[in-house]
Parts: sequence; C-alpha cells; structure tokens
Amino acid sequence: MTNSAVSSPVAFMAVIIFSLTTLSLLPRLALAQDAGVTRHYTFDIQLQNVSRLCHMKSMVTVNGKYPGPRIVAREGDKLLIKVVNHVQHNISIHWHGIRQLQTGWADGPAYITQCPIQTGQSYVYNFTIVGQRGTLFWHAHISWLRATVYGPLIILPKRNISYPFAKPHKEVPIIFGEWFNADPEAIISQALQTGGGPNVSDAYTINGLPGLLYNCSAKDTFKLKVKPGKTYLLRLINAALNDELFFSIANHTLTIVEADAIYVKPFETDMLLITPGQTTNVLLKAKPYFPGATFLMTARPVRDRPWNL
Ligand SMILES: *[C@@H]1O[C@H](CO)[C@@H](O)[C@H](O)[C@H]1NC(C)=O
Ligand SMILES: *[C@@H]1O[C@H](CO)[C@@H](O)[C@H](O)[C@H]1NC(C)=O
Ligand SMILES: *[C@@H]1O[C@H](CO)[C@@H](O)[C@H](O)[C@H]1NC(C)=O
Ligand SMILES: *[C@@H]1O[C@H](CO)[C@@H](O)[C@H](O)[C@H]1NC(C)=O
Ligand SMILES: *[C@@H]1O[C@H](CO)[C@@H](O)[C@H](O)[C@H]1NC(C)=O
Ligand SMILES: *[C@@H]1O[C@H](CO)[C@@H](O)[C@H](O)[C@H]1NC(C)=O
Ligand SMILES: *[C@@H]1O[C@H](CO)[C@@H](O)[C@H](O)[C@H]1NC(C)=O
Ligand SMILES: [Cu+2]
Repeated sequence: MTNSAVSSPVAFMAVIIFSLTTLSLLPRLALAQDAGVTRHYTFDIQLQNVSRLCHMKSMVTVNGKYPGPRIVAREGDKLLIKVVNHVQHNISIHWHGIRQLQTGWADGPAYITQCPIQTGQSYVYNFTIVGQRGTLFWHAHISWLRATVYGPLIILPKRNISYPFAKPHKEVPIIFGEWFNADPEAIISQALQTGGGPNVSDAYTINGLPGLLYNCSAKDTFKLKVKPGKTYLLRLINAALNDELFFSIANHTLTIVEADAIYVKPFETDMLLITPGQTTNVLLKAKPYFPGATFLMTARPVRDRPWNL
C-alpha cells in the first residue's frame, strides 16, 4: 500500500464541515475547589439496534449509545458508577488508565479484580481520580464486548487550575473503533474454537462512524465544523480492538500536549501513531483562511487488510 491515506479504501475519514457536539465541559461544582466532588453515573447495559455499512444489528451498549456516554470529572473527584446488566452476557467495565490507588477492586477486568456482573445484577464502581488529568476511556473487559461498549473518560484539571497551554475554543473527543457486520462475540468464539486468527473488522470508525470511504457509509461520516483561526483540543482515544492507527488531518499540524492523562512538553507533528488503549490530547489550529474548505481526517492501520497486501 502507498502512504496516501486519503485514497486508501481501508482508511476511514471524515470531513470538517458540521459542528458535532460541543462539550459542556465546565460544570459548576458545588464544593470547595480542592476537595473534589462525587459524581454519579448510571450505565444500563442494554441491547440496541445500530446500522452501519447497510448492516443492521443488535449490539450490546451502555444506555443504548454507540459509542457510549462520556464521563466528565475533575482530578480529585470521586466517581460512583452504577452498572446494571440487562443483557444475557456477563459483563464488567474497565476504567482504562485510572490508577485505582487503594481501590484495585474497582478496576474492572473480569476474573482478575472482580467476578463479572451477571444478567439482572448491578455493581457500583467507586473510585477517586488521583494525580491524573487529560483523556482516558472506559470499555467492557470480558470477551470481545469492548467492540461496542466503550466511551470517553474526560478528566479536567482541578477547579481554578488551568491547562498548561492556551485555553482551546472547544474540546472534541475523537474515539477510534472498529465495526463488525457480524456479532463480535461470534467472531472471537469461532477463533477460539478453530485456533485461527479472528476475522478482521469490516470498518474502522471515528466516533462510531466509518466515513465516506466505505460503501453505503457516506451519511455515517464524522464532521467537525471549525471556526477560522480557532484552536480545538481533540481528545484522541484508540478504542479499536486490535489495531494501531496512524492519524492525521490534511494540511494541518497537530500539537501534542498530553498522553495517557499526563501533560507532555508540547511538540508538533503531521501524523501520530496511537495504539489500542492509548489516549492523547492534541491541539488543532484551524487555518485563518480558506472559508468553506474541507479537510480530510483519516486514520489507518499500520498493516493493511490481507486483501490489500
Ligand atoms: C431490534 O430490531 C428487531 C427486529 O427489527 C426488533 O425485534 C427489536 O425489538 C429491536 N430492538 C431494539 C432494542 O430496538
Ligand atoms: C457468568 O458468570 C458466572 C460467575 O462468574 C459464571 O458462573 C457463568 O458461567 C458466566 N456465564 C457465562 C455465559 O459466561
Ligand atoms: C465508596 O468507597 C468509600 C471508601 O473509599 C466508602 O466510604 C463509600 O461508602 C463508598 N460508597 C459507595 C456508594 O459504595
Ligand atoms: C476560583 O474561581 C472562581 C471563579 O471561577 C473565583 O470566584 C474564585 O475566587 C477562585 N478561587 C481561587 C482560590 O482562586
Ligand atoms: C469469518 O469469516 C469467514 C470467511 O469469510 C466466514 O465464513 C465466517 O462466517 C466468519 N465468521 C463469523 C463469526 O462471522
Ligand atoms: C464498494 O463496492 C464496490 C462494488 O461492489 C466494490 O468494487 C468496492 O471494492 C467496494 N469498496 C469497498 C471500500 O468496500
Ligand atoms: C493541502 O496539501 C496538499 C498536498 O500537500 C496541497 O496540494 C494543497 O494545496 C493543500 N491545500 C491547502 C488548502 O492548503
Ligand atoms: Cu482497558
């Protein structure tokens, strides 16, 4: 394969046109600035019909969302997340990258730190975020349920502590994943039975959307509308199952400011590599000219699909 990610059929892409969600990331907190607050979330594990690439399927989700809901907290906050299992699968949720100081049992890997939550049961994850700020994520941690059960975990700095870089105009989570037309549980169970490699996914996704390089997918393209000259904080998360991804935005340089919830000395790059489980915050400065222009945003794996080798 060539390096031309934009024309590769296995890359996925999106066009910067429309405004996606704007994060209301700065909720007013009730308590004193240093103490941290307790934030409550409820995750209902439930089936949801989702259609991509002209394939509709019933998938395991949190609250019927794909990708799942955002968790937003500040460094120092306590999280109480009640997970209620309404599906036939056993499940547990991993708070990926959280250090879990003195709360190892809240980490989430099934049969490692806890028994999975069984059908009809619930469990409250109870932990405090200590000494971390930036972007992490959460996902299912049993079998291959993480293929559809994942979402951003956004950790803002403590109240009255600013970022060590200029305040961005907006913050946008960009979460990479994989779409399987088949049931991911059937794929991993077939692979375990045959001893062969598991079938590869049918598409890579940005925020659950495969983008317009795939057939029957143009309407499922992530679009981000930007204002000329403004700076955007992109919270990049690789929630793909197995693939390391190269990410870039045409004609733009990215400034990396944080990795795995630790600030880094900022540096610029045209392209970055992000492996499954990694997260990183980057600044994107929109060009001050070219009104109405669109720029492609792509991610693609290190090694291509077998049929493209
Ligand atoms: C998914 O679609 C099937 C078939 O159309 C339907 O029977 C089922 O109720 C739907 N499930 C949900 C959660 O909407
Ligand atoms: C669900 O978890 C329980 C407890 O660990 C286990 O006994 C049971 O076999 C599991 N069910 C499935 C379908 O894996
Ligand atoms: C959460 O854990 C703390 C101890 O770290 C405990 O005092 C508190 O009661 C727990 N809360 C819930 C709702 O389980
Ligand atoms: C924290 O910020 C608020 C405004 O957001 C301000 O009123 C308050 O004085 C600040 N507190 C400290 C200790 O800086
Ligand atoms: C995996 O791919 C093979 C070859 O295309 C196909 O026959 C099989 O049904 C697939 N397995 C699943 C679980 O979808
Ligand atoms: C899209 O469909 C056409 C016609 O079936 C096929 O030739 C092409 O390879 C497909 N492209 C992708 C990216 O799957
Ligand atoms: C974007 O980059 C391409 C390739 O370097 C170049 O041909 C094109 O003129 C650039 N477009 C803009 C709007 O900067
Ligand atoms: Cu994880």
